[in-house]
Amino acid sequence: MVDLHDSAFLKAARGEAVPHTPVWFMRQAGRSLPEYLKVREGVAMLDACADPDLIVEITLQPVRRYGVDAAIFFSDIVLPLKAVGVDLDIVPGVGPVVAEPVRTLADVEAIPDLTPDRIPFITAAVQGLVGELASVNGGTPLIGFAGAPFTVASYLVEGGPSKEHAKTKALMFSAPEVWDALMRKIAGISAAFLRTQVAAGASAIQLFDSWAGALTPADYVRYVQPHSARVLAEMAELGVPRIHFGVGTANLLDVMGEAGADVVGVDWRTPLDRAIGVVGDRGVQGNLDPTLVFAPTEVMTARAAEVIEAGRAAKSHIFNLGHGVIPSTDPDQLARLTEFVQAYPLA
Ligand code: 1CP
Repeated sequence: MVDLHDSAFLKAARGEAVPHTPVWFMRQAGRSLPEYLKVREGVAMLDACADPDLIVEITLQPVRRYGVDAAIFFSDIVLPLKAVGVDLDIVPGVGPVVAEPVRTLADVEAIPDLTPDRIPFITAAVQGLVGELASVNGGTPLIGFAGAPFTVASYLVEGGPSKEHAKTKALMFSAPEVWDALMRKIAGISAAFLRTQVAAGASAIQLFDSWAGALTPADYVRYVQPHSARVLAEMAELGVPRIHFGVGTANLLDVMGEAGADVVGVDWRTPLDRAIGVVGDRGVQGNLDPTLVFAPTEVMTARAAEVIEAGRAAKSHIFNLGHGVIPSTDPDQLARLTEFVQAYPLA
């Protein structure tokens, strides 16, 4: 086994000096890759997420193609809900759709906890991946992930994707005891999902609170932070570095960091230097605007250089896009971007 401990990604994730700026891309596996579309032909998303061989192949595809510094486990934030029996589907072109949205304490109590016996395919896939990744590009670490309680709650309460998260916030404001029970339930499920991935060999984790930007800092601290903090504290006990990411979180970066993060993920709207000023003694991850891949290569790389230069002020910096890869992205642009970031001279 190759010792991944000294990989650029894990060094940066722990806040240590790096041989080069590590880079990976949120949603690096997926619809922008022709090889992904090929293996997904006729296979529903949630079926793909339950098939260890497909999970291994899809997770490896962008690592082989780009030589990125980390792999991200191919799954979805709603997979653990499916695994405990919540009636949901991932509808093409829409996203997760929940048949019976959660509104009452009885609804929350009807959701079982997640135990490892419900996700043997996750353990098998992670073990398979870790074995394969040991010899890819001299050893590539695997990032495990889960959805944070607020973001997962939004799908459960709204019944599907939402812009305003109005029903979710209405429940939060009007029925605090139901909200608390729901957040505890999801925190337990997310922590169990992450624990399974780490136990099987994932060497870092990312907690996605993609929709936390819908909250004021005060509401985040009151209704959300304690629950995300519990998940992240459990991961600290396992000794893996933790990345905590959300979208539209310029006003939340300090409190998301305080929830527990070795590295705070920064979306593309927030200037990285401003983010670094508020996250305290933590690393940052991000944050090139994902649409810059549609610009000429020199424009994209010039903007990537600005991100890297800004990142120098941080405790550590992991290069990424400021949100997921857009499906119409040309993979060759991401290959050029990866090469550019890895070759960029350190200060
Ligand atoms: O058939 C398909 O290809 C469906 C598209 C797709 C994919 C490729 C979905 C549906 N999920 C995924 C995989 C996925 N989802 C990964 C692993 C791939 C990788 O990163 O390389 C990860 C990390 C996620 C996490 C995820 N799912 C998040 C958090 C990240 C983010 O983008 O903010 C969220 C919010 C989801 C929900 C979800 N699942 C799928 C979609 C289209 C959505 C978003 C729907 C919405 O806008 O609310």
